[in-house]
Amino acid sequence: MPEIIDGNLIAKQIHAELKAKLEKFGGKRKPCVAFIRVGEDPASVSYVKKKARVAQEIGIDSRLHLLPESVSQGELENIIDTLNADDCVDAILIQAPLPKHLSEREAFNRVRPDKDVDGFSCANLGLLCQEDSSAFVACTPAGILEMIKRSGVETSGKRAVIIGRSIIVGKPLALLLSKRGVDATVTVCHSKSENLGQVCSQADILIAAVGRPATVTADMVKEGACVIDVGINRVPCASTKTGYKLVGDVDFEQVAPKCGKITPVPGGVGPMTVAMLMKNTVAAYERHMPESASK
Ligand code: BQF
Repeated sequence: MPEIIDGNLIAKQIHAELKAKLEKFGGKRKPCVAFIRVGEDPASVSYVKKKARVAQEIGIDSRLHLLPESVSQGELENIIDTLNADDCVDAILIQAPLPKHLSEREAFNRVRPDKDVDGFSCANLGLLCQEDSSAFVACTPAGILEMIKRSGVETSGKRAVIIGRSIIVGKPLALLLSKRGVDATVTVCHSKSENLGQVCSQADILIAAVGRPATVTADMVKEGACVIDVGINRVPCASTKTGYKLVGDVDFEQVAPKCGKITPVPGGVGPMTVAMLMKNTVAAYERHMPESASK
């Protein structure tokens, strides 16, 4: 049976490291992250709650800006501008997805690059592309690389296949895995890819970021491969209190016996995403408080 990569455990280690780092700094003020949430999408409500709770545990202050579903692009941008100019705010997070009438891209690009802890702005995506280490890297791709590294998965010269080309996961992850020092050979697949199964079956590291259950089946996985499941899908389930359960994009039961390592859902990539948000927030704080960081 494969090694199950425990995202909860690795995330907890990172939280402890960040907490210890902040205690050592003894800065004049705590780091502060501002969350902007538009509307009441239940998943967004729970993600923001989780992030705020973890922040507090580490010693990071958070603020929540709740905007009504009907907010205009201009009003949203005014809030972003105010937070950009606020010296008490180190980090700004706009919880995605935004309602359809708003432009996520315009909003992401409006965030000051040194507060853009999600790494979705042109500036940070460009810096990542340039392999500049000062880039804020999107939290899910950064979390995936961190869990790959911390669980001893070899990347140099290995074949990585990513299913999904989103700005939030697939694209930045392709840049991360192919950068110097990581050195994987990366293939990005998507809905138009031909022979998906055949391409995937070449992968030493297979990453599924599609948003559809059971996209990855056993025949698509090479014996001994490392399989990273980014999907978080709610499927109806009669035997749970909520009436649904969370599953990834990988058919876990079928695929697990074939792999060397695999991430579960829940408790895999998800907690790592949150941990990287905390890491980026502490990094933003260090940039804003150089006198503390140098101690
Ligand atoms: C877990 C997200 C899709 C769209 C917008 C832990 C999270 C999830 C799962 C979490 C996600 C996914 C987040 C688990 C934040 C990850 O135990 O498996 C944590 O909070 N995430 C988000 O903010 O926006 C999303 C996925």
